[in-house]
Amino acid sequence: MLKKLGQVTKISQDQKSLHVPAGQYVTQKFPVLTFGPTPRIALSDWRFKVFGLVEQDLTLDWQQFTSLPKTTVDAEFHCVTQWSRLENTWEGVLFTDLMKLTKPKPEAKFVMAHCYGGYTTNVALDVLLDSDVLFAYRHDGQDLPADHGGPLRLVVPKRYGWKSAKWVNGLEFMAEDAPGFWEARGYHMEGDPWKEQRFWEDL
Ligand SMILES: Nc1nc2c(c(=O)[nH]1)N[C@H]1C(S)=C(S)[C@@H](COP(=O)(O)O)O[C@H]1N2
Ligand SMILES: [Mo]
Repeated sequence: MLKKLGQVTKISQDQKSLHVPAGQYVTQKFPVLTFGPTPRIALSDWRFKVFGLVEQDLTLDWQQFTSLPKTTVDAEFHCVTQWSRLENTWEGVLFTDLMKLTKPKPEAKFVMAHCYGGYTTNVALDVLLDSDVLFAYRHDGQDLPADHGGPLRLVVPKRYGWKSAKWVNGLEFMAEDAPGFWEARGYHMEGDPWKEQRFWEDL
């Protein structure tokens, strides 16, 4: 059953399996979770780079990026600090559409997302190739607010929120996995909420 706990709705055990991964609470709010200050980037200065193990390096400016095909994705958002926001409508560019501009080299298996402000997070290439992974510049019908990653963030609905890099400005294709900001501090390399991959088990 649903239990109201202030603003937070708790899904009890019998309902969890339907929509909410184990150990998560449902909230209608959209908390801001950022390590450090919110970077402010003028759109005229904004650049997005694709580099590393790709056939062709890319640098896109805002106009070029937002000229790419636009897709809307409805997706759940699960933060490792235990809140889940179930209904989110993201608008932006699918990872698979960006990948039409260049190709990963055959040895590329992992991607490091880089961000304005210095945050990084690693994601396996096959995870990014899922049809619901996008670079979002709008959320629930509004331009993405700066605190939520505007002008552009990565959204990886099937991973905990820390993989959804805010202020993303680059993708580095790699042969080997390497830890990003939180992964180097004990967060799980894969971070699948449906497997409760929160932290490394020995920590
Ligand atoms: N650049 C950057 N991206 C980030 C973070 C961050 O600190 N810096 N926090 C991550 C974490 S832990 C979560 S849960 C989500 C939160 O997104 P929100 O602030 O839009 O709710 O952003 C992720 N992306
Ligand atoms: Mo998070």
